Amino acid sequence: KESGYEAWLRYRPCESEELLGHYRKYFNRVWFRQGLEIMRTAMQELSHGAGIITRCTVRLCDEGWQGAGIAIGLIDDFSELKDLLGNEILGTLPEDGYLMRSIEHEGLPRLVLAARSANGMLYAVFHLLRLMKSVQRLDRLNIAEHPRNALRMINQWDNMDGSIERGYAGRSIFYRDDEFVSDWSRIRDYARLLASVGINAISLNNVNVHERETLLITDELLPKVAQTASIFSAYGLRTYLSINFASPRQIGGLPTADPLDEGVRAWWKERADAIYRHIPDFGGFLVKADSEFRPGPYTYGRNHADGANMLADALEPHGGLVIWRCFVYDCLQDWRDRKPDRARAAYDHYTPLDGRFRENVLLQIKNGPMDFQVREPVSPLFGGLSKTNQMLELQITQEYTGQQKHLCYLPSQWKEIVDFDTFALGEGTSVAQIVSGKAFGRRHGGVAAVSNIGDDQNWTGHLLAQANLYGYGRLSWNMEIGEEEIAWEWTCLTFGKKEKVTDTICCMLLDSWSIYESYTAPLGVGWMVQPNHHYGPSVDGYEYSKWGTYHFADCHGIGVNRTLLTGTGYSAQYPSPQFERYESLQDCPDELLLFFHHVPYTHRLQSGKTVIQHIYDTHYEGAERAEGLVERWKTLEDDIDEGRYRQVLDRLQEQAEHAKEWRDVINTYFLRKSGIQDIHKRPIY
Ligand code: GCW
Repeated sequence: KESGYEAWLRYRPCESEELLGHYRKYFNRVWFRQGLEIMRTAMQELSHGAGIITRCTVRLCDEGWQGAGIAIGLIDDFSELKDLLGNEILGTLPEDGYLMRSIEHEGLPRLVLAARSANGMLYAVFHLLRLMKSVQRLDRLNIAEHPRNALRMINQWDNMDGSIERGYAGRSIFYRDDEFVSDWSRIRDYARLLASVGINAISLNNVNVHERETLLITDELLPKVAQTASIFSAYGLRTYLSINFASPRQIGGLPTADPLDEGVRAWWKERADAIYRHIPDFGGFLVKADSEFRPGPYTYGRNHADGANMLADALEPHGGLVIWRCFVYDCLQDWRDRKPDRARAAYDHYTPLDGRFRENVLLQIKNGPMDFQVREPVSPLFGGLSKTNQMLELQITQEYTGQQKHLCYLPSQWKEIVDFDTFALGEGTSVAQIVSGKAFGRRHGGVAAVSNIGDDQNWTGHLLAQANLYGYGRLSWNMEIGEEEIAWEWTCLTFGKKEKVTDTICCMLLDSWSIYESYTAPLGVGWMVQPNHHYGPSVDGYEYSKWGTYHFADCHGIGVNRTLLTGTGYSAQYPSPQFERYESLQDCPDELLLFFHHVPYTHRLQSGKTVIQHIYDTHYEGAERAEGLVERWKTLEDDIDEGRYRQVLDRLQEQAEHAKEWRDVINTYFLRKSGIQDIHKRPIY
C-alpha cells in the first residue's frame, strides 16, 4: 500500500511512449564537471529521478561533449557554456540562480543547465525533474530562475526527548530519549524534500530551549550536531541552532548572562569558535528571548539590541547570523484591564531599536501581531522597521488551523500576507519586497517557517498537508508564484497529471482555508480554541486568562477596539492609508472587523449582513462545505491508490464531524449571549 512517504518526489516511469523516446534522447548522455559535494548530490538526484522516469540508466560522463544530451555545469568551470549561452546572460545570473535552455546542435537535441553555485545546480536539477514529472517536453525550454529571498529557512520545534512542540505528525525524526536518532536515512530524505523546493537553512531544535537542548552547543553534543549538519550540507542547507540566552549561567558556570559582561561575551565567543571547528558552514543562532518565560537581556536591564549584538559579535568572524525573534509580549495580563494590547507589543518593543542591530542580525517577525490565527492583519513591524534586517516567520504546522486533522491549504493565507501593501515607501511596498531586503536595501533577508513534519509515515499526518510544506518552499523561493499554480504543481507531482484528479484536489485545496475560517472564530477575532493544546472550539477558552487573547463578547456585542480614537491605538501602528482603512468602521474589511472594532451584534457588515447573522450563516455553511470535501474526495476513489485514498478520506471525515461541533458550540454561545434568533430558524442546540 502506498504510504505517501515519497511525497512530491514520487517518480514513476513515463507512460507515454512518445515522450519516453523524447526523454531518452536527452538522457542518453549527461555531461557534467565534478565539483563540490552538492554537485554530486545533484547528479545523484538526476540519475535517480530520470532513471525511473525513462526506465534507463542515465549515462554520466565528464568529457567528449558531442551528440545529443544534457550539459550541466557551473558557469565558472565549464567554459563551453559561455560559448553556448553567451557571457552576457551568464554574467547577470544571481547567486543560486540557474538557466535551462534547449538548443539544437548539428540537428541533435541538447539541453543546457548552467548555474553560478552548486546550490543553483541542485535547484536546476530538481526543476528539470519537476518538468518531466509533469510530462513536459524538453525541446523548447528557455528558463532563467533565481531565488528572491536569500534565506529560505525551516524551523524545527523538536525537543531532544523526541516530542515536537506543536507537532501533529508523530515524533521527532531527529531525536529520541534525549539523544540523536541512530538512523539518519529519514533525515536525508527530509533534506531531499526541502532542497527540492529551494530551502537552504534549517534550525534543528525548538525555540523553547530546555535543559538538554541547552547542551547542543557543548563539546558533548556538537559532534552529533555536526553529523546532522553534514547531511543537510550535502543538500545545500545550512544548519542553525536555537540557543538558550542563559547558557553562560546554566552551563558555563558564570554568575550572569548579562550581554554587556566581558566574561559572558568571551564565553559566547569561545563557544562560537568551537561550533565552527565542528561545523565550518554553521549558519548561526535562532533566539527566543524574554518571551513566554524564556530568559533574555531584560533580566539584566539590557535591551534586545544589546542581547542580539553580543551574539552577533561572537558569530561575526565566522560569517554566522543571529536570528532574533520578535514574539515578545506580556503574557501575564489581567483581562479586566483593557489598556494593554498584546497586538501592539512587537512594534512597541522593536521600532525604538531600529538601526541599532549589527549587520549580521535579522529580526524574525511572525506574520501577524498575535499568533498564527486563521486570520490576522499583517504585522505592522513590516514597514515599521527600515534600518534593520528582517525575516518573515510563518507557521506550516497547523497549530491554530486544524492541526493536520483539518484540511487547510496555507499558501492561500500566505499569499495575502506577502502581497500586503505596507505603504512604507508609498504605494507598492509589499511585505515580499521588505523581507527580501529589497525595499530598504538591506543586506540580509528572507523567510522562516515552523515545520509540519514528524515521523508519521507520510511526514505530515494529513497527506494533503504536504502541500503546505511544498508551497512554503516554492513561495520562499519566489513570492510572486500564485497559490493556484503551487496547488497544481504539487497535486500533479504527488498524484499524477490526470485532469479529473488535479482539478478536484486543487479546488479542494484552494477552498480549504476559507472553509476552515468559516466554522471557527469569526471576522478576525481569533482564538476561541481549547486552552493549551489549541484544538477544538472553546469560545471563552482564552477569555479570562493571562495571555492577552480576548474577544470581549457580552450581551451587547463583540470585538476588540484597537482604534486610535477610542481603543488601544494599535491601528496607528500602520502608515496611511492602511491606518485610516482599519480605523474606520465603514472601511475596515469585514474579515478583520472584530480584530479592530467592538460592535453590537446588529452591526451591518459591508456584505449587508448583521454580525450575528454572519456568524450563524458562515458556521452552517462551513460545516456543510467541510462535508462537501468528503464528497469531492470520494469521486476520486477509482483514480487514487487505496493507501493514500483511505488516509485522506479518514481525515476528511473526522474534519466534517469536528466542523459540526465547531458550528454548534459557536452558534449556541452567540444565541445565548445575544438573544437574537437565526433568521432562517435552523436548529441551534
Ligand atoms: O503560539 C505559541 C505557541 C508556542 C510557541 C510560541 C512561539 C514555541 O503556542 O508553543 O512556542 O508560540 O512561537 O514561541
